[in-house]
Amino acid sequence: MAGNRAATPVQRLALPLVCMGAIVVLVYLMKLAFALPTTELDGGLEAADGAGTVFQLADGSHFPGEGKIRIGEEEISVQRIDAKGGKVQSGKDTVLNPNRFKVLERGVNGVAPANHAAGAAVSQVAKGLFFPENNSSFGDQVDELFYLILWITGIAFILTEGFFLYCIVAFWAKPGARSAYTHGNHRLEMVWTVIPAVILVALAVLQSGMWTEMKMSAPSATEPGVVTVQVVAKQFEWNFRQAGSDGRFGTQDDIPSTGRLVVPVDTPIRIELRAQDVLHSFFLPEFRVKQDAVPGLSVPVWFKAKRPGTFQIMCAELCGLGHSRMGGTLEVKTKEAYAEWVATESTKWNGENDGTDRPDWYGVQAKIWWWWDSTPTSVGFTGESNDRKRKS
Ligand SMILES: [Cu+2]
Repeated sequence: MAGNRAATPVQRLALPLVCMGAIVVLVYLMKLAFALPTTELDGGLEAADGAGTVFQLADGSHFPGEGKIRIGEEEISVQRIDAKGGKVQSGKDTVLNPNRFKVLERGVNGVAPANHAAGAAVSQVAKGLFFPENNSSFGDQVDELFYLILWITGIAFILTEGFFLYCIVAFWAKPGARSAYTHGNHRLEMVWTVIPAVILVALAVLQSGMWTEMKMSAPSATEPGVVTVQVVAKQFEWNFRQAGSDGRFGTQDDIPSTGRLVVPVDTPIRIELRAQDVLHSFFLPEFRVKQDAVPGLSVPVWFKAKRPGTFQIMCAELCGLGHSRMGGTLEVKTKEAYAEWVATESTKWNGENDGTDRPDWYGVQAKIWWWWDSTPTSVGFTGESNDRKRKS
């Protein structure tokens, strides 16, 4: 050691500063590691389709910054990487310059590529610092509460860490100085216990109305104008069943699907959530909806979409080795487009159909909905039996 010279404040702060720097570098490396795998459109798509190909935007509202394009059955999310790239033509038809776009994810028929689901969520979340843009009727309240809590904890963090750094500098060991021992300060401890307790109780009171609206006010399936969707989570997919044109479940025009949910805008959507194997969590980041799917329970969830578009469905509960690819697509259509979609999908099946339009109906889907219909009614936390909630 260099004699008895006391360390300067810079020397005293060196270690904490190096630690903080290491954490920043670590976070950055993690961000790189979990970044969405991207393919330059140039080379991949260009080779297949050539420059100047006419693409159709699935959701015009996100263009020109970011959007989805379709080529035949394939749906591709793209992001413009140059402000001068791309050229919007009238209507829905758009000519893209492939050199100026990068592919975010590719999927077939509206189903997100499973192995990109987790990465896509990370990019979605990173887009709005914490949240992707809200699209649900109650989402703004959730965001407000989040930012309020962030402010409170942020201020507390800066105050406590600032005091901590001050103490490191001010009370650094000095040659010849002796430690002072204390048994604490009763009054001080009361203060820093009571203040957080008051804040917590205030937050609990403040959010109770929102909690009631989000978690305890799911519209009943018998209410007029409510669209009910039965959801079965299983390793590692989301399965959906909607009533067809007849508005009843368990009939031949039911609309089953895996990984793709279609709902109308500005309409209460009632989700009846069940899990076939283990815990899953139904997560719609853009709708601030996250609800555990629990084997043995039927849990009602609801939301109302503010605008049409294509959104993410995620599993937010580590449910096994394939958890990261347990994703899907939520398509919000206008009311007219939704009615049209139901009419079309309903006719894909009828008694005379040989099933070629709906091959899945004979396989996995049939097993899933047979399970739904035959498993003894489970009771969710509303206390309703599953049977009574059904439209039929
Ligand atoms: Cu899962």
